[in-house]
Amino acid sequence: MELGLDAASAAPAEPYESTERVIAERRAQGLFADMSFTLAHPEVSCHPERLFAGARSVVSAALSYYLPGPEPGAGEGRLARHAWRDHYAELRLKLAAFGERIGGTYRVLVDANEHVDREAAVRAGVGFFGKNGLVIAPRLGSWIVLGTLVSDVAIEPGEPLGRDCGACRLCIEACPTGAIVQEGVLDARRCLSYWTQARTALPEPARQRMGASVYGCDICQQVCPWNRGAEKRRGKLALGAAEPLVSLEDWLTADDRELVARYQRLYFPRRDPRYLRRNALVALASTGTSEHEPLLVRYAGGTDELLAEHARWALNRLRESTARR
Ligand code: B12
Ligand code: SF4
Ligand code: SF4
Repeated sequence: MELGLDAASAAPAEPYESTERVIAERRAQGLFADMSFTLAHPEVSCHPERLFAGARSVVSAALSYYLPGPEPGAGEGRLARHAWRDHYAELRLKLAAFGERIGGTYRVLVDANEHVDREAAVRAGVGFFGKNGLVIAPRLGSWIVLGTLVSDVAIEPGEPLGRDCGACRLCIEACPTGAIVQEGVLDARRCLSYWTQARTALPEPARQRMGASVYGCDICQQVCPWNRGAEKRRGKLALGAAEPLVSLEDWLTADDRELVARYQRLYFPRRDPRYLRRNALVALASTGTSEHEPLLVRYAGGTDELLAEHARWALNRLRESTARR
């Protein structure tokens, strides 16, 4: 707590056997689409005890990130809340400081491909699995990012919380694409968060439901009753350097290298800005005005077929909605 972590607890560095099995099963069912991350090598990501010789403890830590934010206006796109600032970088620094304090050998893993962060958090009792798949922590809700420190120091373990969602199903009902296919099971092929980070053209159902979102999706957290407390507590905090909204015109006209450098904190395939631009084109169909038509026309006639096709789609939608108004 002295280091500014909002929750932390430990578990023994032991294999995550059930998660390893679940990853293999869901992968075989296609539920992870084409993602690799922790999912490509569960023999690594579910084995903290193999990360280095002598690994004994896993410390899971959470940073609460909820801030109140404005709704997008004309020509604006929305970022998911966890991406308003680089919370992962902050968590890495805090966990490294923790590692220095307790001594011994350690590795810090935050959103890394080599470790499944949610499983450590549940084992250590930082939170429990919600039906939306997110880890929910008492007081903090699910508006948290998670990170892990693996250490050769023996640390007194916490205990799983033994809590669950009860009869609630709000997130399952609220998901606009039906991506929560069973309690706690996500089908990435339907999840808007996945599509905003995908390396292909966006399918029609995702385009229609993305609205102003250009990165991630928060709907299954917005409806969660466990988040009301944290929202109330943090609801008066100032935005500071947080960036909830972006100018879509800026995303579509900025210099490639400058745009990539500015958005180090976002994941997009191969660090290729075309994927940010693809999302911006789709968002313009929702928040664009007739002033944005020339920009869409320019993209629609461009040589990059991925962007040209999304621009044509957005242009049609924008013209339809302008005609209706
Ligand atoms: C790949 C990935 C994704 C994929 C999802 C793939 C998936 N199904 O997990 C995509 C791109 C879609 C994604 C989206 C998001 N992600 Co993400 N993602 C990851 C990543 C890199 C790996 C996750 C992983 O390994 N999953 C493996 C699967 C098997 O785990 P699982 O889905 O949790 O499955 C467990 C449950 O199903 C549970 N279970 C089994 N049976 C049952 C039954 C019941 C009833 C219940 C309740 C549970 C349950 O056991 C399973 C195994 O442990 C982690 C970072 C990391 N290195 O760990 C971040 C991470 C999970 N993501 C995070 C965030 C913030 C998000 C988003 C909120 C971002 C956004 N706003 O758009 C969304 C949330 C979408 C959602 N509803 O989950 C945070 C989650 C924080 C939290 N509070 O839980 C993480 C931990 C990043 C971080 N370091 O903070 N993500
Ligand atoms: S992130 Fe959005 S699309 Fe994905 S499961 Fe949650 S509500 Fe559904
Ligand atoms: S909305 Fe309801 S079912 Fe979904 S995670 Fe929150 S408490 Fe659980």
